[in-house]
Amino acid sequence: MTDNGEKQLYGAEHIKVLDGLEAVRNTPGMYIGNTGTEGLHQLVWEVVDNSVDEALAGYCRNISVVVHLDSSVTIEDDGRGIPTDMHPTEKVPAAEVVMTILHAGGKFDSDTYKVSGGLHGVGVSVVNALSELLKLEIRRGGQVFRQIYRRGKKVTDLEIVGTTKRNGTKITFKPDQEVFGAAELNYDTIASRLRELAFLNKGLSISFDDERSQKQNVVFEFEGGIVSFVEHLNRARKTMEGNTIFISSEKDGNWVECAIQYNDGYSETLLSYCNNINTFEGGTHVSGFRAALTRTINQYAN
Ligand code: 0RA
Repeated sequence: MTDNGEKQLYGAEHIKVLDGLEAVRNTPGMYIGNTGTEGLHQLVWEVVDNSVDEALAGYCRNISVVVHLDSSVTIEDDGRGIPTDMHPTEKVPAAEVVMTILHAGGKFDSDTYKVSGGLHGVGVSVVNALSELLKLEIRRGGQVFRQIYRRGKKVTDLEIVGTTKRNGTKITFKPDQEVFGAAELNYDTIASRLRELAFLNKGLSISFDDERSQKQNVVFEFEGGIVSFVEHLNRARKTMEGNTIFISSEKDGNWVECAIQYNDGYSETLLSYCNNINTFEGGTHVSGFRAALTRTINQYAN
């Protein structure tokens, strides 16, 4: 392609980038559902989901979430860190592409897809667009990188600000009051979801600190994974203690886990998840499980 052709192509791409985040600010509900309390929490889930994806891929063990006095939120992980090298076509660091282009998570190859809950997520660029301030800090390849954004637009370039022996990503964002008005982040909503994510991802440690409240810094970490989850759900019931059934299997790179504990009640509680997303409408994984459990118990009884 000619120099001229290349320039035109880059120009067009660039305009699309601006359009994307402008569209998010014009109709936020299209991207996060609404601009009330749920939409506000969606911002937290988007960033946490990215960190959990790093854990699913096997690169991250610790995630920390802090809600600050000014209602800004910091989410830090010890994953690989968002890539900082130049993006071949966008001509800016890959991290800037992730922060400014809709759906650019670098996760759309089929290999990563297997362990990504990202299908539901709209990407961290949406969080950026809807934040009056966002500070990105990346530790990668021995260096510390930093970049500041305001309402999705970069205030500084991605700068090297130091050296480090660790890897990871730290994102601090302040939800835009112009978008969310008086909506507030709720301690229990965040704590419940983080606890759930820790149950679903055995060994992953998620700490939570709400500086607005007197509540102690809590750490969710369960060596028992979904076995601990089932026992937690049964905590107020009579159970056959120590008799939680656990089954796990892998086929073609797909992992399944199942935990069952009987209690003295007559009703059942069945929770199903796919890639950390609660599949509350069920699906073939749930109907397959039910059919197999019924068949197995019938066979045993016969
Ligand atoms: C794109 C590609 C890779 C990692 C990430 C994004 C990433 C994003 C976030 C957001 C919060 N924490 C994160 N950690 C990682 C893959 C990197 C590689 O191949 O080295």
